[in-house]
Amino acid sequence: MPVTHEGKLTAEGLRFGIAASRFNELVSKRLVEGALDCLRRHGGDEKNVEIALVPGSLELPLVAQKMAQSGKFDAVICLGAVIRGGTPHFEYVASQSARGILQASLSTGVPVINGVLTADTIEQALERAGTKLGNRGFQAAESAIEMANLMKEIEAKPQAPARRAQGPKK
Ligand code: INI
Repeated sequence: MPVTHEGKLTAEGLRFGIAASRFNELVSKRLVEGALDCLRRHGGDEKNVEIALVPGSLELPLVAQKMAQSGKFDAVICLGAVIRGGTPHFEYVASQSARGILQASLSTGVPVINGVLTADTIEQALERAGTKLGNRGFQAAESAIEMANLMKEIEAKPQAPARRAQGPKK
């Protein structure tokens, strides 16, 4: 039987960094609330969470990388909102922020989760930030919990086989 690793959905004892963008703050604030709600509801402690605010989603990768490199966190969650309506360079901001977040994860070996929401309009964004269509911040935090636990499982040394009780030497 193969050994299957799967990250548990418990945040107990885990430390999280959150990098959140101030751009489209109306949306990103709700994403942060969603993420904190998720961590709390999975047994996490807010004392083990640090939040860094950045101007826009393009600044998330660097700060997320710094947080991941610090060794203080089991996972980092990036939150922001890129909205096409108000952004002529929407594709650029969305793709470069996603690319940088992935790079931060790969270069540090720490899960860095992309919770940046992309939408055509502010209404659409709000729907995904705690109204009609769930909360992307909550979902991102859930992925962070799962990945943090999965990393620990994969890194754990295999248990030595139990030694049989030895009888008296003959
Ligand atoms: N940043 C966002 O997070 N969302 C956006 O929709 C957005 N728009 O519209 O441009 C945005 N731009 C700012 C960008 O992330 C940087 O902060 C800025 O370019 C300075 O580097």
